[in-house]
Amino acid sequence: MREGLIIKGYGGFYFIKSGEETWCCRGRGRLRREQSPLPGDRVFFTPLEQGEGVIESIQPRKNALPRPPIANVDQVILLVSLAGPEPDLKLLDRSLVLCELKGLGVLICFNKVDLVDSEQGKELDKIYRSAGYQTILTSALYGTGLQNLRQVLAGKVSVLSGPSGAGKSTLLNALDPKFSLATGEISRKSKRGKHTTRYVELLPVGEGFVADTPGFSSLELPPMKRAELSRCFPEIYQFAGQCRFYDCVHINEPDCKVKNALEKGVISSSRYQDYQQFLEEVINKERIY
Ligand SMILES: Nc1nc2c(ncn2[C@@H]2O[C@H](COP(=O)(O)OP(=O)(O)OP(=O)(O)O)[C@@H](O)[C@H]2O)c(=O)[nH]1
Ligand SMILES: [Mg+2]
Ligand SMILES: [Zn+2]
Repeated sequence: MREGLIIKGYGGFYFIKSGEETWCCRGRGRLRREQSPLPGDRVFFTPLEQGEGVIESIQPRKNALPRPPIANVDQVILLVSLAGPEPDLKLLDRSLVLCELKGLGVLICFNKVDLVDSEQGKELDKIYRSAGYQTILTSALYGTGLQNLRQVLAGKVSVLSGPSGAGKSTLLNALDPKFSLATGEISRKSKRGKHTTRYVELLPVGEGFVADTPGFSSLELPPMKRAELSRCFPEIYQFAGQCRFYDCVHINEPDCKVKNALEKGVISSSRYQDYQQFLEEVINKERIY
């Protein structure tokens, strides 16, 4: 038996990367009934002939995303364009909350630096760095920041996510033109087409893998408790337990360390405003278990 990583699956076939080789495998019947294999799964398989084989077992998963369906995701890279389309910080903050809730590593990539003056990019970058996030600045068009991107992808399974038009597919093509991912209008037209199915594929970059995903334009937060929300904002969570009231939600309470930090400019007002808005949404949906 050999060990490998599923990089793609369709029609009951799974493509498995094992060392330098790729094998096309089916799953054992028992396996198919119990747990269907996903890209990102580490598996044991029996090689047959001509690059074909049979998957015998799936190693335990550390996590699995439903959309896109990928197992063992190490990190999500949230791609936001600095212009064309304008950055939607509310959508970015929602995406960050969802990653934090799932316990996924997350990193922000600001793309299209060529379309803004460098101060604009730096300003946004600073907000998210001081919130505690790792960030990179790129231009898929001019190849800026690609080395940094390669570095963060190394040795990991990453998912590239973000609004439609941010430049996800263009950025991956810039890393390796062989990917030939559809970009721009072509990509959007094919999404509207009825008969196009999008398969998830882990693309090899150096010693790591990255999956392109279709863009989105809105996100809803799942039901959660109000205390959970503050855990999803690292710059707020760092003050946990330090306010006068143990159950402080950092809105109107006296002696609130978070409000204090906000007034001093330690916490960014745009991040805090989004926290405020999300808190309202959470309270509206809150269920006491
Ligand atoms: N100026 C500039 N344009 C870019 C850059 N990156 C991507 N674009 C353009 O932005 C448009 C959208 O790029 P895509 O790569 O299709 O965006 P996407 O995020 O994959 O979009 P979806 O697949 O719809 O989610 C294309 O016309 C690209 O040429 C960049 O760094 N600078
Ligand atoms: Mg795309
Ligand atoms: Zn507080």
